[in-house]
Amino acid sequence: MTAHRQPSTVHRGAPSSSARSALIIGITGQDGSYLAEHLLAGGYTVHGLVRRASMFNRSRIDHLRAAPSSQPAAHSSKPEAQGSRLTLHYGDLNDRTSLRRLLKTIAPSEVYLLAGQSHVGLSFEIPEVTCEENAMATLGLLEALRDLENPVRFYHASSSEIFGLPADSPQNEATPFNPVNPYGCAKAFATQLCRVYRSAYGMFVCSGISYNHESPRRGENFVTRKITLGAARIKAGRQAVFALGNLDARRDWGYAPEYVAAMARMLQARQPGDYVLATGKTCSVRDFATAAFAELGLELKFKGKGAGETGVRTDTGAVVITIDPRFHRPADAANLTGDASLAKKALGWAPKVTGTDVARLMARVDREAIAGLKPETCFKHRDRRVRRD
Ligand code: G4F
Repeated sequence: MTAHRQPSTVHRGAPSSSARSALIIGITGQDGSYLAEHLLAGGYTVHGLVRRASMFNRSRIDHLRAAPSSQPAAHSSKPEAQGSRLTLHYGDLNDRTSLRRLLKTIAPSEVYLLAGQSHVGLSFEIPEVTCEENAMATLGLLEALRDLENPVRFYHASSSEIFGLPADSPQNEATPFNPVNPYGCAKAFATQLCRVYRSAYGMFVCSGISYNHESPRRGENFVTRKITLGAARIKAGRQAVFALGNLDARRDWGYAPEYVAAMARMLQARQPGDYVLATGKTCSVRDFATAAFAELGLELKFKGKGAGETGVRTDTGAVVITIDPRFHRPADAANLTGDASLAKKALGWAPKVTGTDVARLMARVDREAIAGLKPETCFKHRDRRVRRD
C-alpha cells in the first residue's frame, strides 16, 4: 500500500522538540486547541492564527494563554503573550499577503491547516465559501510555503468525506475519491493538490484523512454534541425535546485528542505521506444517542419509522427526540469506516476511544457543565430559521 509519498526526495530530519515551532491555522477550534496543548506539552513554541470577529471565540484556548485578557495587537503582528510559548496573531487565510509576511516573520518549522468551513450539511447552503476556505485557501497556502527560503513541514486536514459513497469498505489511503457534497469536493481537491505539491516540488506535505473525531469541545451544530448537550439539558430539566435528522447514518467516531497526536506524528516522521485516521468501528446516530442518554441514567427507546420516528424515555414515556426534515441533507455520505493500519504501522498510532465511549464521555462532561450553568445560558436563543445545523 502506498502512502502517496515522494520516495526520491530526501527530507532533513525534524528539528529537536525544543527547536520546533508550529503555526496552527484554526487554533480556536476543537482540533486546534487540542493540538496547541499537545505541542506545548511537547516543548514546541506555538503560534496561532486568529480571525478577527466582533465576538471573541477563544474559550477553547483561554486556559493556555499567559495573559487571557490581552488581545493580539490590532495593527501589528507583535506577540501577544510575551514570555509564554504560545503567541496569537491576527490573520486570515484569504489575506494572502499578510499570511506570507507572518510566515516569513515567525519562520515556523511546522504549519497545521485546521481552519475552514467544516460543516458538511451547511456546505450545501454556502458552497462557494466552503470551496474558497477549504480548497482555494489550501492552494494559496501551499504556494506561500513553496516560496519560503527554509522548508516547512505542512499538515492538511483532509476528511473521510472525500470518499462519500466509497467503492471499498473500510476505506484506506488508496480508496478512490467519490465525494457527495460540496465540502467533500473541496477536501478532495485540496488533498489531491497536496499530493501534487509533495511529488512535484518535493515538499513535506501530509494529509490526515480524518474520520469523525469528537470531544466536549465539539461545536454544538455537529450531531454528537447536539445529542450530548440535549441529553444533559433534558436530564437537568432545562429542556424537553430536541430534533435530529438522519438517525440511520453511521459514522466512525473517535476522540479528538487522540487524532491531534497523529497529526503531530505525521510531521515528525522521516517522510511525508497521507494517512487515514479512524477507529475502524462505526455506530449509528441512534446508537450514539442511546449511549449518551444511558450515561445520564435515562433509558431511551426509539419508536415509529421515518419522519415519524421518536426517541422516548422509558421511565416517563416522554418524547425527547423527534425527526425534523430540515436536518436531512440533500445527499449524505454512506457508512464510512476507515482502515488506519498504515498510521499504526508507520506512526505507531492506534486510537483507543470509539463511538459509544465517546458519547458517554461527552455526556458526562456536558452534564457537569450544565449543572454549573445559569438557566438562561442553557436556554440561549436559537435562530429557528437556520436549516441543517
Ligand atoms: O456531526 P455531523 O454534522 O458530521 P459530518 O457531517 O460527518 O462531518 C464531520 O466529520 C467529517 C469527517 O471527519 C469532517 F470532515 C467534517 O468537517 C465534520 O467534522 O453529522 C454526522 C451524521 C451525518 O450523517 C448527519 O446527516 O449525523 C447525521 N445527523 C443526523 N441528525 C445530523 C443530525 N447531523 C447534524 N449536524 N445535525 C443533526 O441534527
